[in-house]
Amino acid sequence: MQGGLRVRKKYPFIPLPNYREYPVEEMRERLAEFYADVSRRRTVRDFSARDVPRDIIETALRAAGTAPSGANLQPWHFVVVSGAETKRRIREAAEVEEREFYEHRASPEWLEALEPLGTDAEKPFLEKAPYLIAVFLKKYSTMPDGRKVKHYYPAESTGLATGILITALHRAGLVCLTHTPSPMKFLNEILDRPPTERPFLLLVTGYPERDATVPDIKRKSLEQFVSFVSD
Ligand code: IYR
Repeated sequence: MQGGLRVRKKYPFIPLPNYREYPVEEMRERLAEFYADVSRRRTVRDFSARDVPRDIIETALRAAGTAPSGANLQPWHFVVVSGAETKRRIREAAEVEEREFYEHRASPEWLEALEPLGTDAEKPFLEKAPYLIAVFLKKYSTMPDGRKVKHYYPAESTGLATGILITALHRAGLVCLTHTPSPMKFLNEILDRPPTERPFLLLVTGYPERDATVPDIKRKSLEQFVSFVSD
């Protein structure tokens, strides 16, 4: 029997829901519009303290939760931090690691690579921005009976979900910063997450400061990062 005709009793398939095909010209227009919008996205470090309605963040997170994942195990957890005291504790712990990084741990080459970005150990945005979204990668999930279920490709999966989250926040007109204080084990303690979860990154999000500036850096052109094999 052909694969497609096999009767799948245990795990039945359903017809592909809500698929839409567009005429090629419309495809071009839609993509051109998407590209124009997404190419305006910049990583921002100057945040306004202005609040953002929580439902905006929730919808962006729902979008992130649609990401493909290894065996559909959805190996991620997002902690949305808006409380001043928790943000203060995160800033304090991150700055301890960052001072160590800038003063001792980073190689001269690494510091040189960071120079155009103008970063340093001071992280005021961790208190000022309305939301810090701590992204955790789940190595395992634990069933109610205590059994551990291994996750597959958790880093790739969590990266994909985070990419969708960043794009969704941009679409909403918010800015964000993918912050990776290293090591960031302190996030497990402060946010009370189990050792089976590894901090993946801290996504700082909100509105930009009115006079926000960004480094004058360029993106590679298509030819520089894509090759085609057409035979
Ligand atoms: N975590 C440090 C250093 C840093 C590292 C990379 I790679 C960057 O792209 C930017 C910064 C910091 O946040 O300052």
